Amino acid sequence: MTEKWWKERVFYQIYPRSFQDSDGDGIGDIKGIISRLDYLKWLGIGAIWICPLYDSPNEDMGYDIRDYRKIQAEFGTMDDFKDLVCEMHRRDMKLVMDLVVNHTSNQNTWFVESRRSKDSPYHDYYIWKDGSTDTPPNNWGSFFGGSAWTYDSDARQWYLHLFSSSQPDLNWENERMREDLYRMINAWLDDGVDGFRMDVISLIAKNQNYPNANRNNALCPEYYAFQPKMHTYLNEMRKKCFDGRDCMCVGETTFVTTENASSVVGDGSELDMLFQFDLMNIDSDGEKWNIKPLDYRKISEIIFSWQHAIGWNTLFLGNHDQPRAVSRFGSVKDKKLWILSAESIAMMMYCLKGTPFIYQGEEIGMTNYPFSGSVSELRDVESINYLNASENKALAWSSIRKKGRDNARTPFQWNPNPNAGFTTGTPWISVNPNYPEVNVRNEIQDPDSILSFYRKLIILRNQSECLKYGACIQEQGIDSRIIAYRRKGQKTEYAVLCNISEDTISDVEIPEGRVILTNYCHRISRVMQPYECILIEIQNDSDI
Ligand code: TEU
Repeated sequence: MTEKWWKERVFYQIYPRSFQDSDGDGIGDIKGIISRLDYLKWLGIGAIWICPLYDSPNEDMGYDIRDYRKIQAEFGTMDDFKDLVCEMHRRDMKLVMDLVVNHTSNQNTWFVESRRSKDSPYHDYYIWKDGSTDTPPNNWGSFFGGSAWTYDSDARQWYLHLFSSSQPDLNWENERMREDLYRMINAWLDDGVDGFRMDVISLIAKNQNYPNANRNNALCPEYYAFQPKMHTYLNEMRKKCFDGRDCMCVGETTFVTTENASSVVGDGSELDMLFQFDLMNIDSDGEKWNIKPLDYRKISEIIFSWQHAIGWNTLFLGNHDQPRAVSRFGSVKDKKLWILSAESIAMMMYCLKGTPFIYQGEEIGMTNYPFSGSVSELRDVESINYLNASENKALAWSSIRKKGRDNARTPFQWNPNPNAGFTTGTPWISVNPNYPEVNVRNEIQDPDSILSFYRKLIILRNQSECLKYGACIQEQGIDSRIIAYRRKGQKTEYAVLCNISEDTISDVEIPEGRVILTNYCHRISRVMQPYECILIEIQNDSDI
């Protein structure tokens, strides 16, 4: 297995708006991130993916970029950014930026120019279609509800936006547009950026016939996901931006499957890694807001199908688009189950083969927010559009409480002081009321806290060649509520067993060996206690 820095390090995802505010405006910023780098170093983090820092009107919280080469004023300045790069590299931490090149903000000068005139050199930077003012060019739906087309009265044409109408899709057929993007990417790499997380990069090429979907306002990945030209563009980007640099690109490959994944990762000609969402969609019944109960068998099936599908995975339990991991996959019924379940799902995920991506707050067991049911509590365009379009508001709120993106975007909880130490001002979004108990300061002092467990797990992984590069083999014939596998290195072998249920499971074959990490202080022979997890060293020739 080829050794790479992005295989050796544990990543941490920062949602900058909610991580640490340094100037009291209630919004996280770059200086705030710098002030917390030592915490992340202490945690054992070797690389950080920061969600968009670019100038944006924030219709989609930064995923609508107005100026690719300007830092969002609320986050700071380009000098602050350069300080961040310097402070991270001084601590041997790699910086991965979010790259949003499927679409821009409708306030981006490219779009302002594009809509001004069909004769503008920027007109074809976007996807425009003629048509009568009341009939969109086709029936495609937006990810955020409604049609994927908006009629622009200035241009007197329709433009495509797979997301909100303030996020017009870029036309990747246009070579001049692509060259402008590559210039921008290279400028950030020259500024010291170590890589990119590429937003919905699997959607950049569209079927040029723009055929109708099989029903109105539906998503139709068959016409814009993993299209043949996507590979052409990714390969071109690789050659024009990444070749010759020691950098990493991980794609948010929406609609990726175990069948098509190896077409974009593996040989280094397109992406280095990808995010797949099978586990994130496990409780979606057809679409995100139709929620079905967790099926443990499905979790095991998904995890190991991906371990077999591609040689190197990303490992994550959540991100800025997903509900809080412990609320979704664990239990928040009481403090004991909250701690045990957060630890068990963490060991389940982060002892697998691949690069771990820990989302801010996951390491202290942050939970979903208790929305009371007022739209004023929401900030996310996806949830607001869904609520406004729902006739049954009670049902809509039930789904938003479980899966709304704002659950993951409430301020990081640093300490029990006002606003959890996130800001001295009024936070842009409410702080979870459980911050007096759930915060870094409480947990850093407690050897039995979720934070202490995460740190042990991360440090174990940082030190172990076996946990990084060893083969991952699923244990067969074990209860589906237990995720069990082996990690086999050249000199070392580990067994991992994680009960991801609150059931006590008896008659379990538990391998003999030295317990390296567990979340129970006493073991019961042949029993896995509720949310019990164990990392056992079966064999070791000087690995840890
Ligand atoms: O998300 C892509 C995406 O598919 C999302 O719609 C996601 O699946 C959904 O929100 C889950 O509920 C990326 C970014 O991560 C997201 O924050 C942006 O809103 C979106 O692209 C548009 O840029």
